[in-house]
Amino acid sequence: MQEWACERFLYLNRFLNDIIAERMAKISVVIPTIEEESVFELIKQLRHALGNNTEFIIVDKSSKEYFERLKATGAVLIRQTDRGVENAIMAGLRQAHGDILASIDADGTHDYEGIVKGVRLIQSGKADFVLGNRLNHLEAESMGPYLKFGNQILSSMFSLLYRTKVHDVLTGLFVVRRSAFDDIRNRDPYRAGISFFAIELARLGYRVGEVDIKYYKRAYGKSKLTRFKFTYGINVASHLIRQVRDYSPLLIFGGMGVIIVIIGLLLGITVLLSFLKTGVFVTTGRALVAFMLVVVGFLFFVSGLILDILVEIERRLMKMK
Ligand SMILES: Nc1nc2c(ncn2[C@@H]2O[C@H](COP(=O)(O)OP(=O)(O)O)[C@@H](O)[C@H]2O)c(=O)[nH]1
Ligand SMILES: [Mg+2]
Repeated sequence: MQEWACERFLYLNRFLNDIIAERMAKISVVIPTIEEESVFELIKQLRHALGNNTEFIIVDKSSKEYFERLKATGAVLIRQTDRGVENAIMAGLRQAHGDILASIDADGTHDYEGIVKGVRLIQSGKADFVLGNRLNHLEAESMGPYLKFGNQILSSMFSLLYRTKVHDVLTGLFVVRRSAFDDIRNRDPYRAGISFFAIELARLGYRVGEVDIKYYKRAYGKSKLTRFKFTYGINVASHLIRQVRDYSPLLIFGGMGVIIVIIGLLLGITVLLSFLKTGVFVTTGRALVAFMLVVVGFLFFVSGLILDILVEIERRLMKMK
């Protein structure tokens, strides 16, 4: 009887501890800024939504006057000396103490509730990294059709190459589990904004999730990220491909190999059909090209396979270290 009561007590104790741990999880929010008027209001809203156990870290690259004004927010302030929003966020995350880490643009365009939703998704154990998907709730004139289209292409590429399902890889809001971030904390960010974090975590096998958020029009000032969104997009695309090529060669080379072989075979079939129809063999050039395509495609596939085995061996050796 006593043993039974003791067991029950331990179970209850563990249950309560879990609830307390979940409630008490410390959250760190990193906010990159370049002269953003909206950040003051944003921090007030976030404090209210996330509670007292939240740490704010602003990584700023603005004028001295603006930096002085930031002191009133009570956030930890970091002055950025290098460039790029991904470097700013990385610097902030490296200083964070939370169990769950997040980042949000300072310009007031992203719905701060997304952080609350993202934290919940991570606590439910369904994801390690959560992106705020803006595309289902766009305020009028918040995102031009051209930007939206580019974003959709990049998000589809990301989903395909990294075997995930996300719709807004260029968002300015994410939440990440501390243990997942610790695995990439020493990486040097490349110019891909928040996609850098998405790529690095996805390729390590962390589960990427998304939550719907609202997206508002910018209330103050202009975009600080870059004036050349098109070249920025191309850059992100090139990183999406490059990182996969290094880590999953079978997907890239093997995939290309299969496509080339199929084209070669289709061409070969047309040669065969023409021979069967006319009874004479006149399409020598086409036959040669078809043959070459099949051989080249096959070589691509085999290269992908060999590279994949080498990468896997390297991964296992790294784990053994
Ligand atoms: N510290 C820092 N913040 C940046 C940098 N580039 C952009 N930001 C901030 O990152 C957020 C997103 O930039 P934004 O200009 O709104 O990009 P857009 O929404 O893509 O046009 C904003 O809070 C900017 O102030 C940078 O190089 N350093
Ligand atoms: Mg913005």
